[in-house]
Amino acid sequence: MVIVYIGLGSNLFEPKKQVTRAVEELKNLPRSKFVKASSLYSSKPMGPKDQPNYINAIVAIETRLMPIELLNYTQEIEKKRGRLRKNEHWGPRILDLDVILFGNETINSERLTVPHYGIKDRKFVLYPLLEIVPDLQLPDGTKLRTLLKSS
Ligand code: PH2
Ligand code: MG
Ligand code: MG
Repeated sequence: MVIVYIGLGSNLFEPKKQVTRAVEELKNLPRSKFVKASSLYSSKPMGPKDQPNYINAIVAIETRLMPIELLNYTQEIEKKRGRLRKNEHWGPRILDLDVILFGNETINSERLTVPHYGIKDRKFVLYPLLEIVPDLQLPDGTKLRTLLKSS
């Protein structure tokens, strides 16, 4: 089993409900065991400011899925919630599920970049991670606490 961290975010159509419901769905991933979920965090949008505030959280799961299988499941959950993929770089979204970390793996494929490229400067990822894994180290050895101190 590999421990993975999934970032959840929403800023449309009752964001708290969207994130809470997605946490429940992540409990039912095949070949996986739910470990824990952080609290819900509210933050101002990073990127374009003319969009609602976000609700974010992090979920920890142990899984035997391959990274790309996990990505497929998370994208299915996004789709079920009505997420449309279009030109929405940093735009508002009903539900965003990002594979933040996949064990100690570094992945650079067409569909998947792990660790998530933005993790180091996104407080809405770092704080919920700190809540559930205070001693976390990234695959490159950087300590989560160090990132938060320097930001
Ligand atoms: N996600 C984005 C763009 N901006 N801002 C916050 N606060 N939280 C997010 O999850 C977020 C964002 C695109 O994925
Ligand atoms: Mg995202
Ligand atoms: Mg995403």
